[in-house]
Amino acid sequence: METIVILTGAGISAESGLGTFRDKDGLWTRYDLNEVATPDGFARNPALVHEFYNARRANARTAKPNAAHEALARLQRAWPGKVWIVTQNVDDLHERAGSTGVLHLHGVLEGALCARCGQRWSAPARMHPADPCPACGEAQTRPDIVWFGEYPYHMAEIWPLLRAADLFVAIGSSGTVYPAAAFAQDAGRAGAHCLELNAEASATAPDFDEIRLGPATQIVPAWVD
Ligand code: BV8
Repeated sequence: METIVILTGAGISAESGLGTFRDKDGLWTRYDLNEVATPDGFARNPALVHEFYNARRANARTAKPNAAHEALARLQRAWPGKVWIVTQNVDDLHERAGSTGVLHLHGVLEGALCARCGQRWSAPARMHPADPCPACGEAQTRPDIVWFGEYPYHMAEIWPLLRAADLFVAIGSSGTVYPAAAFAQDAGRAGAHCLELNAEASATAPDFDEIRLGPATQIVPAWVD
């Protein structure tokens, strides 16, 4: 059986009630990403950034995985060790649907990070700038999230997976944020068949051999099953 690499974006969690970023009334239409998703924004106003992520963490904790997350977990069980999920999402809906080995390129809402010593721990429901680091005691706690201008996580694992993939599938990703937006090109150049599953064609649609449009909860199970 071939190796499948699946990239997921906010669109796979949209029908679980978690907002996307660039759709109508998406997060970036209500917040200035420079204020809440960059290191400079955090340095300027850490309380605002914590509030932004505290609200999203609370949302994510009440959300439920949907039929698309569950279908991917079924696919992984059917082909053990052959199906990799790389997600731009910071929620844990893939894990709660039963997926394993999920690579969170942009970090996780459930993670806290000390900006001073690098210590990581599980985030409390609500984080605050004055929270002391459990390791060094400094009050430089931040969400364990990859902001614009920061280096995404797991790249050393992802590049080889893209080169080895027989099939690359992008689900609910607008193809607007790099390096994830270039993954279809990377995989396609190495010989993978590239499939896009989305509510509408993404900015990187030309990089795909095949595009199926519709809501993730319909087109992902239809593809998997
Ligand atoms: C970096 C934080 C150096 C977490 C986010 C070229 C090469 C490399 C970098 C760059 C480059 N050009 C510019 C850059 C810099 C920058 C960048 O890409 N800027 C953009 C704006 C041009 N990139 C970076 O800074 C990255 N770091 O580059 O390091 C480097 C260089 C080379 C190689 C390696 C490293 C860091 C980027 C990470 C930023 N952090 N978020 C958080 O708060 O969540 S990004 C932000 O956008 C979100 O995290 C999200 O993950 C990401 C992408 O959004 P999508 O998931 O696609 O969501 P979106 O709303 O955009 O789209 C929704 C999609 O779903 C749509 O397609 C819609 O049709 C679909 N949909 C909606 N409903 C449904 C649906 N589909 C199906 N069913 C539905 N029901």
